[in-house]
Amino acid sequence: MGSTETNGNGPGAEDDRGERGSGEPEAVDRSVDRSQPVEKLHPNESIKAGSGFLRGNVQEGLRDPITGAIPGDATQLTKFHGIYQQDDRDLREERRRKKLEPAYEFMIRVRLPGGVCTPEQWLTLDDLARTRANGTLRLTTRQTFQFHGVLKRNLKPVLQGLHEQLLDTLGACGDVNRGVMATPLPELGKVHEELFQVSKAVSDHLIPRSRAYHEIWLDGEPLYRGPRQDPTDDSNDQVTEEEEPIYGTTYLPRKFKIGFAVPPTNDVDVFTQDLGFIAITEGDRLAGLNVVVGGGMGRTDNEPDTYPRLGDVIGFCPPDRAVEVAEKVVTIQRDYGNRVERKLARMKYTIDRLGLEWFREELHRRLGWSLEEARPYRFETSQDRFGWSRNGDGTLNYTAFIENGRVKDEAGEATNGAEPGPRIMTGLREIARLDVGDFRVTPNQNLILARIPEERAGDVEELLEGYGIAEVTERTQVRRHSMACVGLPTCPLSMAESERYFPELITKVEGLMEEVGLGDRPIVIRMSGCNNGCSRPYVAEVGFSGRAPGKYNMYLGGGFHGERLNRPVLENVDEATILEHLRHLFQAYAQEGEDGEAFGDFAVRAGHVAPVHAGPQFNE
Ligand code: SRM
Ligand code: SF4
Repeated sequence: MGSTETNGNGPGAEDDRGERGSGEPEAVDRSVDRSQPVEKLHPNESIKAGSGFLRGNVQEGLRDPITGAIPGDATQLTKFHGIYQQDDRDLREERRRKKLEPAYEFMIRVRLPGGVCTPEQWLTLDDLARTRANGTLRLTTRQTFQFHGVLKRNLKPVLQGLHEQLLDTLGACGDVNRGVMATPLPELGKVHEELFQVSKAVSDHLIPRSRAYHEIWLDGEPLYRGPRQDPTDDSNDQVTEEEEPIYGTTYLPRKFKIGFAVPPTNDVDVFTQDLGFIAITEGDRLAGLNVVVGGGMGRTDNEPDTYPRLGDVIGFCPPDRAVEVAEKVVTIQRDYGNRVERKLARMKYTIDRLGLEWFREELHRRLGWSLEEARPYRFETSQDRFGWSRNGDGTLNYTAFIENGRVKDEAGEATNGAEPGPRIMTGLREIARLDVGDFRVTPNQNLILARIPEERAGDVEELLEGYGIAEVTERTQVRRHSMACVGLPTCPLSMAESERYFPELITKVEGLMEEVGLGDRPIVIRMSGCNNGCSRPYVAEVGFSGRAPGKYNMYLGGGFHGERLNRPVLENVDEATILEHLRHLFQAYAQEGEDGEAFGDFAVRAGHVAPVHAGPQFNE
């Protein structure tokens, strides 16, 4: 079925699904909205449709010895397999001058629902990072791992190495449901276990069913030989037709994100997810989930029809119906999302275009039952609690601060009598070798060493101290609450430095806070290297997005626990201007801030910025 077929179920189209309840997902491809003219569909729609369920020319591209790249459209398809083609931007200019092709390399993103892995899996990730990638591991804002700097010849070995540890990268990127996030807090005990199982079930249910991943990366038996020429002829048993019962041949119009939060901790920034679930607990049980739809951060500078948006709470469902709710929400977006203009294709725009009430009714119709009224909940923080904590069963956890998620050893050994820097990568490897508990990536790019038996905590502590991890974890609150996206040199979309520069800016911010007497107050500051907002900067109390080398937009007034968007206050400015503005704000906060008042709330109350109540207001 090609993109030229408009068998969708868009506005005004007939619908036959009203009666269907929670049964099997619909097997019919309804992935193109009839109201969207075929000739105007975004080119990615035909790439997906013509790819034979995500195969395309990926195999051929991998075998091409002439280039370090995977040529052509195949790079759009590798994304669905968790692989992004990049080039080292630090080397771009020099290689261009030498008339060499760019220094092609790949980023690989692991699919890790809820961010939990075993010590054995950690050791494999660590080994692959050192032998097949750039020697570092990157913890992401969606609780998983990325490898950077992987050469084409190393792609298969990395994916095969992950497979041996029951890890994969399928659907970590691309126009499908991405890695499902869930509050990783071990001290939640049974609630975490239940929540983790629900989030994993949702993740499993929404994984693409295509066998392309197995064929291409794991040398699996090829299944798909293209569509039958004659649908009545089944004599050729080489032909195995595949189905994507949820996604259809053209998958989703755009990426889709799901997160589960457990109040009072909104670490997953549940209101920034396309689909969020807020756990409602009764004692140590998960009683159900409030359903939140329509969050998203991505926007484009100078295009006011694009904006960040916080999701709306539309009801409550029992835990065992979350999979069904997720599937139906995804199918609404599949059928009604914009497939012409990718900048307007996220579900937040679908909801604003068609209306929240319409969306809720359509969801109820597809479910065949209605969500209950949303239950009360209260968030207090979006941050991690660092250091040691104890679980109900007596085991212990240690939350380590990993600055901007980069797991690495500081360069080299001590020379000239200088102190060696922290050796976080080696330290975590040694801790994994103790083989106790599990590792949990937090939504704030940090790491929890979870469920450590009390009698082994001393061994872990010794390694945390010895490799400098404990010292790093004791840094100021403003640093520990900060987050930067990857940015340069790997991200092709980056306009300015992010991860490599942000620690330096934070040092200056710490200086300012000290100077005006704010001391060690917690302020949430986040930086992204461009407007896409991968560090979720538009819900930070202070946010930055890169505009050009050394130039950033600054945003102010987000809620401390992700409950309010911020708003642009400075555009395209340099560090000196940023620091001057912050000094003025910090002085006012130090003098006029009320007891316990968060900085973002103060900035709004004191009139330094007007609050944003709905996404489109962000640009006003
Ligand atoms: Fe992101 C694209 C990195 C979380 C919004 N993001 C990218 C790419 C793949 C660039 C590209 O398209 O070529 C970046 C790769 C950089 C690199 O070298 O690694 C990239 N995004 C990241 C990570 C690694 C940032 C980090 O520092 O941790 C995060 C990986 C998450 C994961 O494990 O799946 C990451 N990205 C996010 C988030 C935060 C979240 O999901 O909670 C957002 C904002 C939320 C949202 O989606 O609305 C986000 N990334 C984007 C967008 C804008 C999407 C939009 O709606 O406009 C892009 C660009 C795009 O999709 O066209 C993007
Ligand atoms: Fe790249 Fe922009 Fe995302 Fe940062 S925010 S990782 S620069 S796409």
